[in-house]
Amino acid sequence: MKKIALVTGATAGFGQAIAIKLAESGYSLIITGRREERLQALKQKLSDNFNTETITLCFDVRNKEAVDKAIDSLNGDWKNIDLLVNNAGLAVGLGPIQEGVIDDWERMIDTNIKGLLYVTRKISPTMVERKKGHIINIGSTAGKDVYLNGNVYCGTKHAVNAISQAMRIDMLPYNIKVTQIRPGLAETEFSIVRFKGDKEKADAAYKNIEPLYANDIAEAVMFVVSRPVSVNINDLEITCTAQANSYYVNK
Ligand code: NDP
Ligand code: 8X3
Repeated sequence: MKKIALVTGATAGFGQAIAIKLAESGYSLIITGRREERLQALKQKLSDNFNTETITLCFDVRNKEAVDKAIDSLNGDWKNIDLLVNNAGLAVGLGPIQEGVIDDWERMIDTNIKGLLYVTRKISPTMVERKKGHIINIGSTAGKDVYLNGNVYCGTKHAVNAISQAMRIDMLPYNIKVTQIRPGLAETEFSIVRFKGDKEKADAAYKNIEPLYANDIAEAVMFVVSRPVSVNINDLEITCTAQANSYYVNK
């Protein structure tokens, strides 16, 4: 059996690019997200281009029962996930704390923190049993810096940073690698989601710079997963050349 990777949020952006690169390098794939038609289209593409065996699991990472049911539906060797990429996530809104929209905060906290935890809680026990596995969490530059009006999004990514470090300690006796990848400004559907479909505002985030693209992060994932068994990349921050950190961007 080929190595098996489960990628959350594979219907767009980083997750989709990561799934394609992993398939190209010979992994069997479990791809997840809420948009079934996109999952089916990606499955077809992976099959056509790389002859990849792919399972699609359509669920919302915020729904613990749905996460459990989806992972429980995996049979036989598909239960033995070698690589989990916790990528599903989002920012919603950008504004000062005193004007914050509680529903936006909850969506970010429930997706970026609780969703990552639900998926990890369901998959990590089998890795522990097998004393084998690799978990990659997609954090952010906003997981160590904060920026104006980014309050709750930055808070969720700080949580991913802390959880990633703690997970690495917990997984240490079981030979399981934990890596955090922390991208900066990257042109995906991220800003369209953040600004609730306002394309003008979304485009402005990348105006006058050459941002990162999804493929840049997929290539970083391939580097991380292709290290020798004895080597782990713990934490990898990647920005476009025009960005120094969360706050300084040369526009
Ligand atoms: P996209 O919006 O392009 O992709 C986000 C993916 O997450 C989609 O596949 C979406 O699938 C999935 N997703 C979102 N919410 C849920 C949910 N509740 N349940 C299941 N899946 C969900 O954004 P990116 O690719 O840019 O973002 C991926 C990750 O990278 C996120 O964690 C983000 O915070 C992080 N990041 C992004 C950066 C950027 O500048 N783009 C920089 C640093 C980090 P669907 O809608 O089908 O459910
Ligand atoms: C996404 C990058 O700078 O928009 O994590 O927060 S940023």
